[in-house]
Amino acid sequence: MKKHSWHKDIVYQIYPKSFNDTSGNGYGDINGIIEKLDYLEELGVTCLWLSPVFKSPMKDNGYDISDYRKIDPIFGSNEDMYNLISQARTKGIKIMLDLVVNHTSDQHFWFQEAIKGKDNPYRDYYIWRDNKNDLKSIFLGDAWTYDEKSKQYYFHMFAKEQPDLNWENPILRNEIYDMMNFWINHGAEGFRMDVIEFLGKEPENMITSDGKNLHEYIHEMNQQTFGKKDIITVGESWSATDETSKLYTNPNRKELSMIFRFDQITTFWDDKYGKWMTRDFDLLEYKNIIFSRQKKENHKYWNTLFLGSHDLPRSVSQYVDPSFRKVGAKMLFACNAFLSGTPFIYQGDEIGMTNLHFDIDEYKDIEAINAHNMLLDEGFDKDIVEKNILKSSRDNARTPMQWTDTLYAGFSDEKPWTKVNPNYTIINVTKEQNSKDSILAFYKKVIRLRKSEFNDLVLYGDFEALNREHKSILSYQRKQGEKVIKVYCNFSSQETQCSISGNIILNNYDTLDQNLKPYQVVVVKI
Ligand code: TEU
Repeated sequence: MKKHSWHKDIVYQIYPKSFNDTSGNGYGDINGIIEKLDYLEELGVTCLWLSPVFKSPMKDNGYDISDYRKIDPIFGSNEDMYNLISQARTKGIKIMLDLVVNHTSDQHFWFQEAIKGKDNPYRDYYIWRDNKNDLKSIFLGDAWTYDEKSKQYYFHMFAKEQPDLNWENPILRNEIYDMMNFWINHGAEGFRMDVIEFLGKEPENMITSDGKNLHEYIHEMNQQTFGKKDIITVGESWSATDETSKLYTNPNRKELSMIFRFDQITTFWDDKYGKWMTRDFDLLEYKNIIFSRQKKENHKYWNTLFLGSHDLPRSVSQYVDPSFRKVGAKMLFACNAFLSGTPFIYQGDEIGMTNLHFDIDEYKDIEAINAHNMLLDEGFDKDIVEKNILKSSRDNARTPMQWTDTLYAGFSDEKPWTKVNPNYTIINVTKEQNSKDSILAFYKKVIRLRKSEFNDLVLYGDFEALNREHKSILSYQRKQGEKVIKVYCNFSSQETQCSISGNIILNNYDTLDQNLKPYQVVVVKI
């Protein structure tokens, strides 16, 4: 396969609102990211994906953009952004922007114009119909909102304040490409593309994901913007299957570098209630999905390797018994880090941040609030509803980054916009930095190993599943020429028999016996 420089990247996702507040407004900001560049460089990451920092009324925490070319004042200014891009670059760190172009905010100039009437030149930037159909919004309720004035409905996959753009309109598409080029010219070296699967939607046919023109638009975008440069792009697709993901990532098609797929997560969701009613994690199912992406014939379709994001609960809370938080967080990261693909680290996972308890009035996320009401309306018991929302709410991952054990976890001097996890007194960066045996120290070690003499093997070597039928051990081998490494992960809180030979190059315990200890990970070279 053709090698690209971005194959070597290790991406760190920053949720800017909750990363580091230097202005004292209770929201994280761009200068706060600049302040932590040394920390990020030391961690070893080479690319920062920033969740949206553009002008926004924040109905969906910045995923409702009202001006794509302006930084929202809560985060700072455009100058701050240009400064971040250039300072990061001096450290060999790229900036990946979040491209939210399925929809805008209803406060965007285009929508403000479009809603003036049917003859407005911007009307066709959005999707208007005389009649609605049964399509539902992901944030629940109808996907259509009635506009009294023009007596038409407009379409929105998310909140009614997030009207969907009409990608069938070539003028709109060119506006988007211009905007992307504006940021490329300002030094952006990557794009994470929000809900890219929806761009080709055909609402009349009840089709939202993977519509007929989807790949034509993505190819066009590639050609008009990042295609000629070595820019790293990752599309978000909740619908992607083995087959459809190859369309996005086949290098000959000139679309995207890679996509985020979620089947390893959604397979545990309920058919009707989705993530609000999950079933127990099953390692065999998980392995099947993760391993199939590593098959040799799939090698040219580049992969993403991730455990958490701003849309998912904290990974350590999701997969690990809380009494084993520390070893568990280490094992989870190492488990992904030696697979082929690009590792993504969600802020705070490198110190083992966890889910927390929210009272109902403490939720900030529109999705959790709507789901709570929906489940109660459907007649579910209040306690069950609260328990399920707590488990899956996106608020879990959006709490302020825990830097120190001082007030507000060192995130801000003022009361933060959302709840701080009370465990900041024991889980924080300072404490992790002061311990040789910390999760943070282990992350650094893993990243160093991935970048070491094993880099080519990890990126391009052959993959083979080991102990495939084992219910609690995930293990695999990577091989390139004479070089071989084997990775063994115990996903359970029980000691588990496993025979391992070779020279140990990584271990999250001090020793290795006949049995793998709870959540033990061991990497050996042969
Ligand atoms: O997420 C897409 C999306 O569909 C999520 O809302 C996801 O399906 C949900 O969490 C599962 O229940 C992207 C962004 O990552 C998310 O933060 C935005 O809210 C959303 O798009 C709208 O822009």
